[in-house]
Amino acid sequence: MNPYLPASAPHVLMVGPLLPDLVADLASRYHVHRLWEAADPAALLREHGPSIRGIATSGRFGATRELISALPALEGIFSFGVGYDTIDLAAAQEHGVVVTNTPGVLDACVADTALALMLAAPRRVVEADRFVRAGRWPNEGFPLGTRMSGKRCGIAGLGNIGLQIARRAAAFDMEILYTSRKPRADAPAGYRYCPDIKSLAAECDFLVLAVPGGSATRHLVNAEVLDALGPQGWLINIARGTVVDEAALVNALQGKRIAGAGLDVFEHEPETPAALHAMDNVVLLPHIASGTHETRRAMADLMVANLDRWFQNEKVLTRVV
Ligand code: 8YV
Repeated sequence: MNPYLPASAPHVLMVGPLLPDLVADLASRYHVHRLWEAADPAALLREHGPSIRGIATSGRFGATRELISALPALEGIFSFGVGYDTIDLAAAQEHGVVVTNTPGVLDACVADTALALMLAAPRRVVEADRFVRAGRWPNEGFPLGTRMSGKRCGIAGLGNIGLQIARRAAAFDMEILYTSRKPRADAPAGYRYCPDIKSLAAECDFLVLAVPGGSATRHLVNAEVLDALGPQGWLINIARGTVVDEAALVNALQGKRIAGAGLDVFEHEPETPAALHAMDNVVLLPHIASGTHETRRAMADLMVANLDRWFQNEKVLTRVV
């Protein structure tokens, strides 16, 4: 609680840690309660729950039905991140609670990360760095990589992020294929639509996942899709770990049934399958696709703007429900 704020300032519950600058912004305007730091979270909710009007959260921490139901004065859930698969939207709607996210501002950096993985994995960039640092260059040859430019890029989910990935891939002379619920009427000429993920996987060299998470896309990429991608195909995931059946992916990599993978997200973050750690044909990132100073600042600003507008009775900028 901030003693310098008027008692009438809204109370906001933080579910998990957010960027220090963002927390400072929030704490300068709102009475902030930190649920994850509480020795007894149930006691915090008993004491402050009745005054809490907002939840400040992120794609990582979300908001459960249990939490939403425990806050009788809750008006809004304000999330840092575009994905809201960890927020119980049905519960929010039942309780008349508004939900906001931070779309748009992160598209470019997430797309940049997809391209970084598309280059790093087949060109063995990370493996080559390890090779040089280990002092092996003077005595050994480094194996050849696989070309990325000019290949076929298959994008699952041609939303704002998918489109930015496509634009970048096209600049690498890649052919663009995509799948989504229906063909995008405004897709640039030459982008080829595939009716489902399996046919997309079969026709591309790089299967790039840019679909939202949640139950509708859970394990969209399974053993069958990986087999369709085949031994020359690369899987790139900047979407959600849940989109891929991770056990099936490990299995396909171990059996050399796909060429390799570039992964920013995992099914059980921050845990990653130990089997992947030993593989040189995979590049593993700790969910950093939007993680630049510029983008995280823009996400924080958008999230705070949504909170401020809501509590000043103005229209929020980026409402989910
Ligand atoms: C964030 C993300 O890192 O926007 C998203 O959906 O996954 C990332 O940009 C995440 O929301 C923070 O937990």
